[in-house]
Amino acid sequence: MTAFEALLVSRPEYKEIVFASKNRGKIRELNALLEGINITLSSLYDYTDAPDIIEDGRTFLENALKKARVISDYAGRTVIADDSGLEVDYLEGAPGIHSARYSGAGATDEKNIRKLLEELEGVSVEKRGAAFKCALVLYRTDGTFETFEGKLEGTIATEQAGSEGFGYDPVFIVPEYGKTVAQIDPDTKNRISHRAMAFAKLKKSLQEQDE
Ligand code: ITT
Repeated sequence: MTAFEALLVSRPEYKEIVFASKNRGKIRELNALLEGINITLSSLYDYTDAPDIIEDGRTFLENALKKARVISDYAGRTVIADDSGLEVDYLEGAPGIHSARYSGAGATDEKNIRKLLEELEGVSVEKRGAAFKCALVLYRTDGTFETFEGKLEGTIATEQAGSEGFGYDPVFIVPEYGKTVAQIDPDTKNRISHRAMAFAKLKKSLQEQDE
C-alpha cells in the first residue's frame, strides 16, 4: 500500500468520495487514477436526484468549486469536482469554459469537434496551438476545500484520428507522441493529461498534510 492509499483508507471523510460529474469519460479516468485504493468513488449517476448545477462561473476554478459545494451540501460527503476544457490560441482561448456545449443546444462530442475544425479551416499548423486545462476541487463536508490545476499543451489536428478517450481527444495532438490523445492508450493519457496533473497535485497535498 502506498502512503497515499494508506492515508485515504485511514480517514473516514475519504471512505466515500462523490465525483460531482456526469461525464462518463471523466468518471472512467478518475476511477483509473484511484484504482486499487480501497475507497468508494460514486458519481452523479449514484445521486440522480442531485440538484442541477448552473455552470455560470467565469473560470474553470469557479465552476469546479460551485459543482463541489452544491454536491457536498446535497450529499453530505467529501466531493471531488472537475471543470475542464480546451483553449485554442487562434480562437483566443475558446471554447474554454464553454467546451462541453460549444456547438450549442444538443451538443455532442462529434458536433463540437466539427465546429472546432470549421473554425480552424485553413489555419496553418503553427497557429493551431491549444491546451487542455483542468481545475479540480476537493471539498469536505465542513466547508474546507482545496483547488488544483493541470494543463496539457498540444495542437489541433486538421482531421480526427483515434477512438480512445472522449471530448476533443480525436483532434488534440500531443507533440511528444505525434499522435492525438484518442490514439494514445488510456494509461498513458492518465499519466500526462491535464486531469492527471491536477490529480497528482491533489495527491501530493493530501500526503503532505498527513506528514
Ligand atoms: P460534468 O460537468 O458533469 O463533469 P461536462 O462534460 O459538462 O461534465 P465540463 O463542463 O467540465 O464537464 O466540460 C468539459 C468539456 O471539456 C468536456 O465535455 C470535453 O468536451 C472537454 N474536455 C475536458 N477534458 C477533456 C479531455 O480529457 N479530453 C477531451 N476533451 C475534454
